[in-house]
This record gives sequence, C-alpha cells and structure tokens, in this order.
Amino acid sequence: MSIKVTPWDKDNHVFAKHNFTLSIDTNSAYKTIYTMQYSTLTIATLSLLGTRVSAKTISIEVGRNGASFSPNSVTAAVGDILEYRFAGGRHSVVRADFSRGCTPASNNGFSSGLQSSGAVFQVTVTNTDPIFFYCSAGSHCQNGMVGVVNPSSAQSLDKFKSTARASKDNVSPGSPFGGVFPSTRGISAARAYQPVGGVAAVAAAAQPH
Ligand SMILES: [Cu+2]
Repeated sequence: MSIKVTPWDKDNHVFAKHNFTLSIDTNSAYKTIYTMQYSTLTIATLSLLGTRVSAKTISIEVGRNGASFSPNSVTAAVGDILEYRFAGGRHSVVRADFSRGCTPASNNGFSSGLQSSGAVFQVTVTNTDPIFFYCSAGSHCQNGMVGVVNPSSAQSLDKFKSTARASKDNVSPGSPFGGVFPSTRGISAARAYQPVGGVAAVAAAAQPH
C-alpha cells in the first residue's frame, strides 16, 4: 500500500508542514507510522548509540614476560580501543609500516614513549587495515617485540618479524602522540600526550647552567 507520512516536528511539537508518500508493507504499517513521528535527530542518535555500544577495549600487555606484547596479534573493528598495559620493565609501543620494520609509521602513527609498569596507553582503531607495532627500547624490535592488529596473509606478523629482525636501527619517535593515557582522557590532546617526565625534562633543559 501507499500512505502519506507527516513527520513530527519535535522542536515545535506539531506535525511538519511538508508531507511525503511512502510505499509500505501493510503488516508493518502501524509500526512505521509510529517510528516516523520521532524526529530524524532521535533516529540518528539511536544509530550513534548502536555504534558506541559495540566498540570494545582490547588489552595488550607490554613487558609482562620480558620483551614481548601479549597477545601479539589481535582483531579489532573500527571504534575499538587498543589498550596497551605496561606490566614490567621499560618499553614502548610505536606504530610501524609493514614494509619498514623498526621505523615509525609515515601516516596515522602512534607512540607511547618509553613507559614503566603501570602505564596505560590507548589508541582508537579508525579502520580495519593491518596495524603493525613495535617496542623502540634497546633492540627489542629486532628481537621480536612486535605485534599486529588485523593481519592479512599478505601482511602477516611473521613477515613483519623478518623485516624487523633485519632492521639496522630501532627508531624512537620521542614524545608520545596518536593515543591517550586514560587518566588524562578528555583533557586537550597536547596536554594528554605530554607525560609528566617530558614536561620536567623540557623545563630543566631551558634553565641556564
Ligand atoms: Cu621493549
């Protein structure tokens, strides 16, 4: 059947002046008319909520059993949060490009900076492409302290490990970026990314000797 629909204008508590015609399955006609009385904004908000509810936090332990990430291979969807939990020693997590081993990613990178046990660094997944990461401490990357999110057969963890093993340098990008330390989540990015130690070091360096 074909029916005329008059949307409900939520702000003014009246039916909108403009109508449109809808072809509809008679069995669900009542339900659809009911739904149409809510504003587009309400429907949009509901779909946003739907997306948020399905996002999950994926914990990856850093350094609990020596120089390693555990797990070192995870699957993540868009909106999920990678939560790197530092659990021993002094390590970092840095995003790499698949083909470049122990070198920071050229785009959409992230880096926690060197952290000790207790630190938590969160990175939000923005697409489902493979994400490779490594630890920039010592020769940890060359020695296999690497991991992957959403590996493929073409871009596998084993292939990345081989490239990492052959890397001449293990590159540290310096101050953290591309993620947040959750205790500072919600504060402006520049502050959140700046660790307390980093600020003190900059202040000390600025003092005359
Ligand atoms: Cu390490």
